[in-house]
Amino acid sequence: MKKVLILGITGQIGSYLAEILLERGYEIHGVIRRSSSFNTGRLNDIYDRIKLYYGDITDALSIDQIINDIKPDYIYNMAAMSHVAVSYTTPLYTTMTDAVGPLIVLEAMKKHCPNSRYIQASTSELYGHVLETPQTEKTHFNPVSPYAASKQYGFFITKIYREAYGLFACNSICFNNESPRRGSTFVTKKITEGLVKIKNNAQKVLKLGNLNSLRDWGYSYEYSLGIIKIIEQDKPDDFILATGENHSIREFIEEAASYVNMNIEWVGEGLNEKGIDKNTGNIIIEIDEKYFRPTEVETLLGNAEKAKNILGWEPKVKFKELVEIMMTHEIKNEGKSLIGT
Ligand code: G4F
Repeated sequence: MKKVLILGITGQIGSYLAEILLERGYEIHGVIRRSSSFNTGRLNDIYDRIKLYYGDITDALSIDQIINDIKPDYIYNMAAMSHVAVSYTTPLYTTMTDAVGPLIVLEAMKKHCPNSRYIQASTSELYGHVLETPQTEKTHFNPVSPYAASKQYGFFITKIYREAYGLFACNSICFNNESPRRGSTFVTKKITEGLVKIKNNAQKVLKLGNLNSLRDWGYSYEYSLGIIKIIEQDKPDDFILATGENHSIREFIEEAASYVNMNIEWVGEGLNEKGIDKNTGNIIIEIDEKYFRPTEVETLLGNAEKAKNILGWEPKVKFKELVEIMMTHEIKNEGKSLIGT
């Protein structure tokens, strides 16, 4: 039985990977951080069938020990401080987790199991203030946040360990991917939960930041399938996973609102802009300065032709289907967060 080690197994993609790979007959091992509150909610359905170890990607001793003990065939590094806005207030922690973390894992792999395969969770945030549209694997990176700068190191150290030491090390450059398992502080989950709570009179207003940025949003479950295809191909390489469609936060709100019988009209400008539900006359969206970022990635749009041609990966879920999946889940669960952040 082939052994898989997932770092970041408690997260959105990590939990999908664990489920899919367990189903396919792999032995699943995962690293979790010690926390006084439960952080394994996304793993409830498979908890008894996987092996979990306390550790932290910033703690070289624990990672070295775990990799030496397991000697996994596959290492999925999905562990990260993944919230872009938070990276401005925790730049050193973000660097330790998102830049030094991958280095710690790659070093342990080189030492204990150099024939394993490694995949790094890279990101469309690397493109930052984009230098061309759509972005391909050849587009130059132009990061604008501490998060993206750290992820840039993670990307290149993976490529360098592949080229310098011949390790099977790849990058999945995932554009934004969402699902009912998304943490509540990311914009799509905040919107879907918030609208349903407002509909159920459990919340009055949803406060958001910049509504104009454009994101290429796909479905995390499909991206997890793409990540597995990347690590299981014959030779290590880097691939973009994206839908090739982008939409604004404003459009996401309008589309999601239609599932709870709301019809949004936008009035005012800048910090004074408000979203009013025309069916009730209630203000349901307000702008709050605290959700703006010091530097913003205004637009992202991915070209996943390489993944389509080489891996046969093509997402079926685009913007509208994604909103439907998330809103259907939220309505069923009355907007009560399954897992928190
Ligand atoms: O949902 P977001 O926080 O995702 P963001 O920053 O695009 O990053 C996500 O996708 C990346 C891939 O491109 C990953 F690497 C990263 O780990 C993460 O998964 O914000 C999306 C957009 C931004 O433009 C933000 O300014 O929504 C805007 N926004 C507006 N109001 C808000 C809010 N974002 C959040 N989180 N909360 C708001 O209230």
